[in-house]
Amino acid sequence: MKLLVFLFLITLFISYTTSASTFKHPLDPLTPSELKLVRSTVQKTYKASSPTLTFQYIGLDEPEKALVLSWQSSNAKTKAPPRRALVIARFKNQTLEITVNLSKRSIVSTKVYTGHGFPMTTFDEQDFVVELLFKYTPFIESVHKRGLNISHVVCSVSSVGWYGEIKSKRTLKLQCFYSQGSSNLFARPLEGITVVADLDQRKIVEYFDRANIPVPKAEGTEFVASKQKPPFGPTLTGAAFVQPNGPGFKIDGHSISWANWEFHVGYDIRAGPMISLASIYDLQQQRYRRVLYRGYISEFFVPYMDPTANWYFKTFLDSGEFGFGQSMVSLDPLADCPANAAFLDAYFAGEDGLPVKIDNAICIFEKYAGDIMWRHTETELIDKEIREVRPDVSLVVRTVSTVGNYDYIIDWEFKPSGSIKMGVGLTGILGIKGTSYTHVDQIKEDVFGTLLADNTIGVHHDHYLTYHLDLDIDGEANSFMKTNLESVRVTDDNSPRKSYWTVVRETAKTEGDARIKLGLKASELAIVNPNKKTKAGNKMGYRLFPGTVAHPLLLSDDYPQIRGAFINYNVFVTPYNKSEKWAGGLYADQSRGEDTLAVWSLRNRSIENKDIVLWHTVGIHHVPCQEDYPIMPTLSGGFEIRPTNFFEINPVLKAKTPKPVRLPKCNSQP
Ligand SMILES: *[C@@H]1O[C@H](CO)[C@@H](O)[C@H](O)[C@H]1NC(C)=O
Ligand SMILES: *[C@@H]1O[C@H](CO)[C@@H](O)[C@H](O)[C@H]1NC(C)=O
Ligand SMILES: *[C@@H]1O[C@H](CO)[C@@H](O)[C@H](O)[C@H]1NC(C)=O
Ligand SMILES: *[C@@H]1O[C@H](CO)[C@@H](O)[C@H](O)[C@H]1NC(C)=O
Ligand SMILES: *[C@@H]1O[C@H](CO)[C@@H](O)[C@H](O)[C@H]1NC(C)=O
Ligand SMILES: [Cu+2]
Repeated sequence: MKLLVFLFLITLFISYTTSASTFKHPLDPLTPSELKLVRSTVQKTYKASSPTLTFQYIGLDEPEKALVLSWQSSNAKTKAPPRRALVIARFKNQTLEITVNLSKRSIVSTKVYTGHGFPMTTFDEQDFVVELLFKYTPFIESVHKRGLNISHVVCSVSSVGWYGEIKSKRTLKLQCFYSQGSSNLFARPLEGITVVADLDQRKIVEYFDRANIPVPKAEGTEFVASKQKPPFGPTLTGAAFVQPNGPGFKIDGHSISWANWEFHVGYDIRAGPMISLASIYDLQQQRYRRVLYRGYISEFFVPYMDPTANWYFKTFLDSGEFGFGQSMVSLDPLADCPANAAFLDAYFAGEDGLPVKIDNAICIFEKYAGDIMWRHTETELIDKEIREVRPDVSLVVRTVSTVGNYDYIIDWEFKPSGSIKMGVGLTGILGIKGTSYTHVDQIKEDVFGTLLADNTIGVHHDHYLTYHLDLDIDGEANSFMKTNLESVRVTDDNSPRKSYWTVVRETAKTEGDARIKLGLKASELAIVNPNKKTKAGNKMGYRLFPGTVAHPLLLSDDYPQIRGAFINYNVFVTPYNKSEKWAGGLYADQSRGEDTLAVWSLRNRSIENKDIVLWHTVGIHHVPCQEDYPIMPTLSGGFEIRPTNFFEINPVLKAKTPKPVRLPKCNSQP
């Protein structure tokens, strides 16, 4: 048996120990006991009678930034700022915003929200409407009409969007699939059925069965290994990553320190993982310098491109409608993350306010992928060759959110060089539509997708993930700088050259200067601290290295694009404002685009030398192909933020190469 062993131990570049603090971190997610306390505090006022109050969202009402920063600069020796929770509840058909003081166990304020849009739907509501459907006679008849066995029908919910309705009701649509003979139910839709369930009336309010389109066959859809039939392959060789001396990182509660980095990993039912207070140690300055105050995925827009009756409404805002944190799933310790990973659990509140645990929700691991941090072979010397190489090691914080059919792998990767890479992996099952077609040659009209197998269309769609990045480059007062690369014609006859390019720097004064469509011109975008310069006089900053970007193709007056206008630009910069947190609006379900990043940005506020937030959207247009079926190999995207004149010199110049790890009794060693 071949066992490939990576023979390296990750040694710390800088030995660093946290002052073991007994205080909670002010940005720690709400604990199970805090969630219970919120619940009992709210229920004291809204007595558990009929109708009951439902908890749509419970999260940390984060302390003012100034309080968190002063807590941190006091070296965490003072008591952490008092904790509050924000509750969004439904009570008597109204949406309530309730703030709870956790130490006093009292309600600080209650506000009835009367604007457009609704809070996230809970898993309990989703289950409830699915149960309703199974008791609904016309639906049972539809199943029988298709010759199917109802005990193998599985249904899931879809948000309904907003299409110009004057009055919106809190509703969900349902779609059903067939699970007999294959685990891959999303590949086998019962096409043609429209169901609308009203969450306030708690009943099915619309039902229509349009067409008897065949349900795709089970054959060829299975993805569970034990149910597969030969032939198998390709054969892959096993590998192990071993750290006999333990990992190189330290976890203290939710605070992580590793190599030259320290940061905090939080969790929110809506956002999923939240990275805070990321600072990097500067060897020259002999201190930690803050890079990122807070980073998380603010919204996730997934519009499908089929305008027909059964599909037009599928224009999801996955974060605000379903909760990217609520959708997080337990990670498989040896497959989702390498063997050297450590895990954190996460807790959110269910509809009844009781904590729900996600085991192994977040994994943290050192990634040694055989990459090179930097190298040079000096071949010009006369008598000898010099070869210097530093292998690359990074620290990854990983979560997976499974929103219905799709699985999203979210990585925050910290590099000793100062880079932070945000990785997005798309996998899982495509959004599949049933059809009567079995070959492309039969198709005469637009079917809004790719025919992948008999009766199976993978529908065209987009994925847009909008990141909120509150960068604090060595302090809060920052500016957004564009370094434009411009062609210059040489007019001086002394040069044989006719042209070159040079840089023209431009500091954005207001929000209008910072709405950017990427790819249209050569420009480097950076957040800089205009008050901090290197010895050579350059402004210290961090540069955005975009990866996968896409521009919207829906027309701007189309309803989903009005709601999703926050992706009209790939980059926005706004002044920091605690309540501008969710790019698609606090109430994203059936929102009307009134409370989006695109609207906030129109205020054209000043962003120069201010505490500012960078918003960046990773976008992918997805034309499904046969390889995406029956389950999709991970499609990776993302971007990087990277120091640019932040350090005086290469910060990993003196990084030590990790010492080789010798394994006891290992025969395969060279
Ligand atoms: C909670 O109440 C206590 C006691 O009245 C008060 O001292 C504290 O400031 C309050 N905290 C918050 C976050 O409102
Ligand atoms: C909520 O609204 C629905 C109609 O949309 C009504 O049937 C129900 O009685 C209302 N519930 C309460 C508690 O007002
Ligand atoms: C439907 O499926 C269930 C569960 O597999 C089975 O017990 C039942 O006999 C089936 N009914 C029919 C009519 O085939
Ligand atoms: C934003 O404000 C600046 C400065 O007041 C002005 O020059 C610019 O035209 C404004 N931009 C927009 C889009 O309103
Ligand atoms: C913060 O944002 C909210 C929502 O956009 C807005 O109502 C409020 O005026 C903003 N505050 C400041 C100081 O700009
Ligand atoms: Cu896709």
